[in-house]
Amino acid sequence: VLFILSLIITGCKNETQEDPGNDKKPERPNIVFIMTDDHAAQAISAYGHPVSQLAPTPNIDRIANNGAKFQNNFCTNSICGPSRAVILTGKFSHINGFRMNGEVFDGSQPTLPKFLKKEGYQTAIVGKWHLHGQPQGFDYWNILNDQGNYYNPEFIHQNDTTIVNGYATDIITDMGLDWLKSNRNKDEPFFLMVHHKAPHRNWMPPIRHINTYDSVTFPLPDTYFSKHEGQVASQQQLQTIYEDMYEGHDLKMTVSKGSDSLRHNPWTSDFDRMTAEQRKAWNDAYRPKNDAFHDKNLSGRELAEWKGQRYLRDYMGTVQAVDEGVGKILDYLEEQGLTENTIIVYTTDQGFYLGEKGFFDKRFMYEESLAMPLMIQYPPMVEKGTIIDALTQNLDFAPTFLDFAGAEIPEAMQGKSLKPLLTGTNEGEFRDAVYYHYYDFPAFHMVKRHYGVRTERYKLIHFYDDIDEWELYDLEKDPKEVNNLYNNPEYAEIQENLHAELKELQEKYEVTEEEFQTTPKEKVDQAYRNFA
Ligand code: SGN
Ligand code: CA
Repeated sequence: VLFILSLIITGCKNETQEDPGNDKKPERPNIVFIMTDDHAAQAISAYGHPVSQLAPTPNIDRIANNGAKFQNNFCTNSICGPSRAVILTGKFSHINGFRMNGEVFDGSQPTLPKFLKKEGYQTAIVGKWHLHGQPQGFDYWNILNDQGNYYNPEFIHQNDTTIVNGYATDIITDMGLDWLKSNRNKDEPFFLMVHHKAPHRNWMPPIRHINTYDSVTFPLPDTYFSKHEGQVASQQQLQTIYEDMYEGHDLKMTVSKGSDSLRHNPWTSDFDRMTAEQRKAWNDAYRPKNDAFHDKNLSGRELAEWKGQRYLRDYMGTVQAVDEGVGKILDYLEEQGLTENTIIVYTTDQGFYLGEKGFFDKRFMYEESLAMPLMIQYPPMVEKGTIIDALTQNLDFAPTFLDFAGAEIPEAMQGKSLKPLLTGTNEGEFRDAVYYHYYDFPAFHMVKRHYGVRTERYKLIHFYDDIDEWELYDLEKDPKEVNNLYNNPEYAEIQENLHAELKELQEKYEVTEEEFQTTPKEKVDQAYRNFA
């Protein structure tokens, strides 16, 4: 017996010695999950896009430098609430039941925070929730009312809704920090979700960044004036910067020179809620810019380009505040000596358009909105500067955190742990294709329902409901997705394989016929009238 026992002990020791990271590895790492709303990869300098080089995000980039940057991370359904529901459950929209914004998330189902609590984690969420109903599974929560506002937003905590004075991004950062500093038991691991509103529409920068990019001319994409040939759904969307943005609400354009009155501004409360002091600083900053615009008397293409610049300058101003907030949280964790046992994540609920194809907003399965920026640092196990090219998804987040926490990954979760990719222990291909399904039609921006498959090189999309259109792209030859190759004889075999792959994924993820419902024509026509 002694001999066997000593063999077992030696065996264990050997195993420990073979794994150099093991003695440093904390049992259950803390997790700080920072997620913004609508942050395009094009606006994160770590991703190298020319737009971001003119408005760098040094603090967000710190996470990529300290750890891993994902280059092919994708959303399963590129819209706010649904992406959040996927992150919480590790299941596709058709399984977790939250397919489109405006639905109510069934909070009684098993979710990531509930599993982590079982493992002894303290759980908290501050900022945007947007799943309606109260968060479940969190020891502490303080959430924005619905979409939230940039200035003096309303927060819901327990049964109270209160206005918190200040700028949303700063308030949410401070709420996260306050919880870390004084609202947790320091002997147990924690899971903190910091969910920003920024850089969501209507892109109102903080006063300190109202003029930051005034003298910067951002490069507009060469598809800015696209006519969407061979792309029927794109021809019929309502999210083109120079056609669909509201000149007052979105672009902060005034009615005439010298005036502070805004042009079309259907939701006045975004501006009306500012204090007199904030409003004065705002008007003092925008008046000269708007007056200079009136002097120019622009029209046609020039006007469209001016709108693109105004949009990007405001958008980047909101991003700057996010970046500063990320810096504050990283600094705090470093000062407290917490970085060695804390997984820090930066991501956003989906990608976004910064003028590609003329668009703002998201929803489409094209690259800009399908892609979800993702970076993760965890020094004891993730090597600095790791680049991950595997096809990953928001579906994988919950399994990943449970895996790092040492918990069992529930079989019902449809994602895969990213831990092997992060720790350099993955063998073989991680995933050969991702599945996508967007449902929110008819709705704001009128992007048709569609589903599809993306492999490393190709993408097949089916737009349905009031149309029936297939699109196929060769991302290697056509990364901007302007050349629809569906039914091109040269791609016949690829097309056939993609159809087979799509079918296989739908079977694997248990997609049933019910998922392809269509809308009565009158309802679609009415919606086009409402949103025009
Ligand atoms: C609001 C926005 C839309 C946006 C949706 C969904 N309009 O309705 O432009 O697509 O939210 O965004 S706004 O003028 O009211 O801001 S999501 O991120 O919540 O999905
Ligand atoms: Ca969003």
